[in-house]
Amino acid sequence: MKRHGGSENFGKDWFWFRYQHSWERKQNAERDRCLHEASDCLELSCCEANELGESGCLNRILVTGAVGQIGTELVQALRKKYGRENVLAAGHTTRPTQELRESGPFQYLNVLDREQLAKAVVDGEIDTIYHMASILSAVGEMNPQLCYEVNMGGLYNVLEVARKHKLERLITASSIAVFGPGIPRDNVPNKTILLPTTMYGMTKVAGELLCRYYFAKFGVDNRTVRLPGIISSETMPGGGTTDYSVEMYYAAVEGKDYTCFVREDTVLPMMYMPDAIKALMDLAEADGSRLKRRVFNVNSMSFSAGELAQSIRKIIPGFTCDYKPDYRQAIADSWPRSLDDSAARQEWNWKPEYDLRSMTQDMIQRLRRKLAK
Ligand code: AKB
Repeated sequence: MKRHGGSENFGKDWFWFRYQHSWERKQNAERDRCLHEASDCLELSCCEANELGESGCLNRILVTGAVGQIGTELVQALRKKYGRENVLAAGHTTRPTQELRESGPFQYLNVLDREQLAKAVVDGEIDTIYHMASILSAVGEMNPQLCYEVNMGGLYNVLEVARKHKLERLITASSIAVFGPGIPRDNVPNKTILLPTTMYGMTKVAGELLCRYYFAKFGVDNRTVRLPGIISSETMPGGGTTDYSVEMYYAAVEGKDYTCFVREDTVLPMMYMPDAIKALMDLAEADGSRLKRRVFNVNSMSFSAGELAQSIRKIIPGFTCDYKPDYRQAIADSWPRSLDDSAARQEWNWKPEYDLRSMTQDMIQRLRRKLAK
C-alpha cells in the first residue's frame, strides 16, 4: 500500500476516498463513544471492545533512536520481516555502525525538529513509527531539563506527525520507571498509582497519558509497552539505572572485575533483547479489536545483582563483582521488583522466551564471539 501518492496513479482517487472515509469513520466512532462516556473519556474503558479494529498495513516503517540499544536490534528485526528498504533508521547524535548503514536506509534526524520529522514521513511514505528515541533514567537525573525536552518534545512531535499524516500505527517504549515508591513492589498491576520520583519516570507517565489522549481524541492508533531493564549484546545501553546488568556481562567476558553501582540484593525486572523486540513487534501487529488499553506491562524475569553475578559465575567461575551503590540505588529502590503482565498475555498473547539461565548462556556466547573480533 502506497500512502502518500507514489508512482502508480491507478486507483489513487479510489484509495484516497476509501482511506478518508475509513479515517473519518474511526474518528466519529471514537468521538461518539467518548461523548457517550463523557464522564471518563480518557479512562481505559473508552478503548474497550475497540471497533477501530483491524490491523492495517504496516509496510513503511520509521524507527527513531535507531542507533540506541533497542533501536539497533529492532531495525534489523524489522528489516528482516518487512524488507530492508521499507525500514528507515533514524538517529541523531551517535554515528550508526557500518552494519546498520549497509543494511538499509539511514537518516540523521532530530525528533525535536517536527518539520524534519514530517518530511521524513512524507518522503519515505511512512505508515508506522517505532519511537525509541529517549533519554534514560540515570542521565535524566543528571540532566533533567534535557530529559524533559527530548522525551516530551520528541513524543509530542511524533504524535502530531502521526495525527497530521494519518499514520497507521505508532509504537512507543514506556518503562517500569512510571512506577514510584509507596506501592507494593511485587507483581505490580497494569493499572495502579503512578507517582515516579525521577524526571525520566515523569516524562514516561506524561507520555502515556498524551498517547492515550491522541488515541481518544484523534484516533491515532498508538500502542505502548512498559519495558523493564533490557539486556543485550549488540549495543550498550546509554545512561539507564539497569545498565549494570549489561556491564557485568561485558566485564566478565573481558576477564575483568566489576564494581556494581547498586547493592547486591537489588532486585529489578529485566528482559533479554529478543523478547523486548518480540514485545514491540507483536504489539504493533496485534488485532486492535482485542486491545482494551493502549499501555501494557510486560514481565520476563527478576533477579538481584548478586544472582546475576552468580549466574555468570556458573560459566565464568573466576568472575568477581563488588558493590558500591551510588545515586542510582535510590532510583532502583523506587521501581517495582516484578510486574503483573496478564493484560498483555490475554490481549495479544505476550509470552517471553528467555529466563536468567538461557539469557546468560546466550549473552556470554555472543559477547565472546563479538569481543574476539
Ligand atoms: C533505565 O534504566 O533507565 C531503563 C529503563 C528501565 O527504563 N533501562
